[in-house]
Amino acid sequence: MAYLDRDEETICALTTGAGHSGVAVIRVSGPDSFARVKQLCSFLPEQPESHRLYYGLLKDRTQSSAIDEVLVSYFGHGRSYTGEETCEISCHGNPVLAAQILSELVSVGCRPAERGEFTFRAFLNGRIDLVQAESVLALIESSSKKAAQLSLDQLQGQLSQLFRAIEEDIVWILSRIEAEIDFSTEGLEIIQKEVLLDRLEKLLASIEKLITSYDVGRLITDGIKIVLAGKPNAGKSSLLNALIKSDRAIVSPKPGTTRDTVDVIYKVNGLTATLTDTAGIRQTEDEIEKLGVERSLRALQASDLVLYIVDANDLEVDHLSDMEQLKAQSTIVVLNKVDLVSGEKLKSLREKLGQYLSVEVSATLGTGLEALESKIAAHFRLESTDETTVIIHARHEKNLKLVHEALVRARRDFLDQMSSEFICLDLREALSGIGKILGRGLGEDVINLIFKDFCIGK
Ligand SMILES: Nc1nc2c(ncn2[C@@H]2O[C@H](COP(=O)(O)OP(=O)(O)OP(=O)(O)O)[C@@H](O)[C@H]2O)c(=O)[nH]1
Ligand SMILES: [Mg+2]
Repeated sequence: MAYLDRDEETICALTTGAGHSGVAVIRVSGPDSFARVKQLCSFLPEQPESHRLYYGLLKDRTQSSAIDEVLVSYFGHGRSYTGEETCEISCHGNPVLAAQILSELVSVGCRPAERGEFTFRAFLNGRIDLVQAESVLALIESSSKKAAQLSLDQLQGQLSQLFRAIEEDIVWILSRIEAEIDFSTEGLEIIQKEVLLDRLEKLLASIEKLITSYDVGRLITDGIKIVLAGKPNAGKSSLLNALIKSDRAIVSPKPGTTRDTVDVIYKVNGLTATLTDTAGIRQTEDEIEKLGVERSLRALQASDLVLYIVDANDLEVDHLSDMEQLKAQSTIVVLNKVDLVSGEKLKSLREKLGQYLSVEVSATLGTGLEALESKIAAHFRLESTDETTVIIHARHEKNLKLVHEALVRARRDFLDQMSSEFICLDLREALSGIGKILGRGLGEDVINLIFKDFCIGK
């Protein structure tokens, strides 16, 4: 997507979803958008008012046959989403009609928009920065309430503001050190040194906080991967069904029922997780079950959280060694089938499991599920998340880490009383890193890559 000369063309695309609906909206943006639309909509006035709706018949380019009854909204230059003159045609939500209107628009000189091109133009015209452009994409794609909330905050500029504050801090430090190089032969005064160092420390701390927030941010946007594991017959499939309140996985008293992994979408506390049921892990000669066990192990490795199910009625099996192996992994140990055992037995089980045990449930009766869900939520620290300071894009995390590294170098050189030129070099590198997050000084290829993920019409 080359972007030189791009904004001289007038582009068009369907901005609402494909398929049948009450209304569909076609967006036309660019310097000639009104003139082009007027060629099809003769009912439009010579001098339209911005943010006004006009109603009439949209006809083909020869104005001989009517295509649809439409509403045209007009947005003047500098007052639209893209920042360019824009018309939005609301027609009836029929894909055939929309395609016909688009083809008429192309015949009068518009070009079909590329992926993300409207948002791209908004970025080029300075209406939004790159962080906000990315949040448009994230908002459209968000699969949970929490992810949508975060993206909306970021679209409104909260995160950009934070990045700009970091940028200002770096500039503040840099300008003072540069001034010393220019005007002083004796280097920095002691007092100023302390002030600068203090500011640098605070800056580093706030960047570290942002970087760690990605642990949560990534989970919120990508969704959490939770895997149900345990011995055959422990009740993994029963628990999966109980959590999603649907008979999705096959349950049977025969050990080795689940062979393949089963993925389901599971909503927990406003978040979306993928819950995976796996084959019970055991030594087996059965070829198919063996493959199933391999898949279980792979799913375990890729998971963010393991729910390890222990059958309360099956004391003979030694689960403790399994749990030892799971130590490296985030695990919640779930004691299932507590409805089958006496209070006495439960007591001895608790003793046996000791520190491993986290929650007791009965998948069949549905008891203990709420406690399990709050453990899951607590594990991801979801309640304590300070929403506006969460980063959700890998690109931001990567660049922030570079900024952080450069600032750590600057601090080291500062403390080692290295020459100010060295310190400035690192500070400038940090500055360029933060600029890149906001979309400044980025190569066309990088920008294209970001907008490539958008869909047409956005
Ligand atoms: N009483 C009781 N029975 C349960 C409970 N959970 C599971 N079961 C029974 O235990 C048996 C095995 O349950 P599954 O859910 O198929 O167990 P699994 O761990 O998926 O087994 P595999 O897929 O073979 O590894 C079934 O007969 C279930 O009805 C429970 O909480 N209480
Ligand atoms: Mg099963």
